[in-house]
Amino acid sequence: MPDDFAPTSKDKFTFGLWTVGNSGRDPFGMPTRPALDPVQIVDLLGEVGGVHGVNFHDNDLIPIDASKSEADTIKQDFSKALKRNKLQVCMATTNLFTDAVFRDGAFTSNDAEVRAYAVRKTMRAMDLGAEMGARIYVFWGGREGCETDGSKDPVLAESRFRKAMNFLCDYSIDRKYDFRFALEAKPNEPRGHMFFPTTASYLALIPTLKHPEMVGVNPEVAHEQMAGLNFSHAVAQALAAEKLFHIDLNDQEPGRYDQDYRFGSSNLKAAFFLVKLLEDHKYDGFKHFDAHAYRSSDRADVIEFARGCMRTYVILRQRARQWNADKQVRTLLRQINQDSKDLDALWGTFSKGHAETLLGMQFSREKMGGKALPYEALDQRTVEILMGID
Ligand code: XLS
Ligand code: MG
Ligand code: MG
Repeated sequence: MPDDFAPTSKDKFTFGLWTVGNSGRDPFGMPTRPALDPVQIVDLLGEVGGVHGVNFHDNDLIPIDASKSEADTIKQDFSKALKRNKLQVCMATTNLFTDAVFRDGAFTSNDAEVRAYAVRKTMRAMDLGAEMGARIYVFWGGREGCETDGSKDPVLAESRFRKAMNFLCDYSIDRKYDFRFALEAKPNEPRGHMFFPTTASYLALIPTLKHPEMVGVNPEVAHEQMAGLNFSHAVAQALAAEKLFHIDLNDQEPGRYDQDYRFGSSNLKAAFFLVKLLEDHKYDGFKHFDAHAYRSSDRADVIEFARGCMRTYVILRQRARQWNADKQVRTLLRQINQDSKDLDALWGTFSKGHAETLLGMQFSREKMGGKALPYEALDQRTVEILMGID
């Protein structure tokens, strides 16, 4: 029987080496799965099927202390594995958070030598990403932040971050890498206080950069949700600004630590409205599942996890189409949206005439306040569509 929900390469679903390669280590426990090298991870993704591409941090692929000849062998083996499994490298990023050198941040570290090293490490990681074919370059400010506000002037920290972005954009232009940068916010991990905690923080930074056209955002479901925020609204703001360059899909119980659950596994209705938003607005970029399997999973279950992420997206996309075409939903939406082009035009552009007309208008608060808004009915229909009721 054909599977209507099987993903294909056209869906542009991607996984990071660190996602399906996650070994189950957490702050309280040792790994529960054997470590996989990049080739084994790419082969696993090939076995999953329907995946478009793979993403990496510089040190997921090449260990931080590898020699040049070791790096060359790793790159050759990795390229062969990509070819064998028909996978592309779609996004690359820098690990600026694992090594102790970054304990006080990278571009915003208080140590000028660490700041210079962080910029240099990123340049080399960009060289690697470009060589492997990536055109999207993500910046998650892993340890950009502080524990005590006495330790850093946050205005100075922001200006240091801006200068690093400006330099790295110029580096990409100079090397003709054609990268688009995607900045990824996270509110409350791993530092006590994080700089740029939300997607909106980066959207406000971008227009102050030297090359704003090259820089957008990479919002992640779990990051906005762990702070109790509505992720779709952050994505909507990025879409409106034409800055949604990349997206990290996963799931998360609000208020908890970084859980990176399988997409759609915790907040199905929120996942549905996210997919609907991306599809309604024809988001055409990569959809990266920045998630990992439960710590209790073995290799076979990791494969189920990866298939589940994609399958849930494809099913929700089908449900979003169903919702848009649903008779009851359409009737409710017609009742809810009381449009008038003339009224909107009155305050759509300012003129003295428009202002005079508006000032002279009669409004009935009683009539407007009494109009029906059947949002309960709309939400119940949404939930029933999600539960598979036709
Ligand atoms: C961490 C981030 C990270 C970035 C890439 O929480 O999600 O994995 O996506 O460095
Ligand atoms: Mg994350
Ligand atoms: Mg992420």
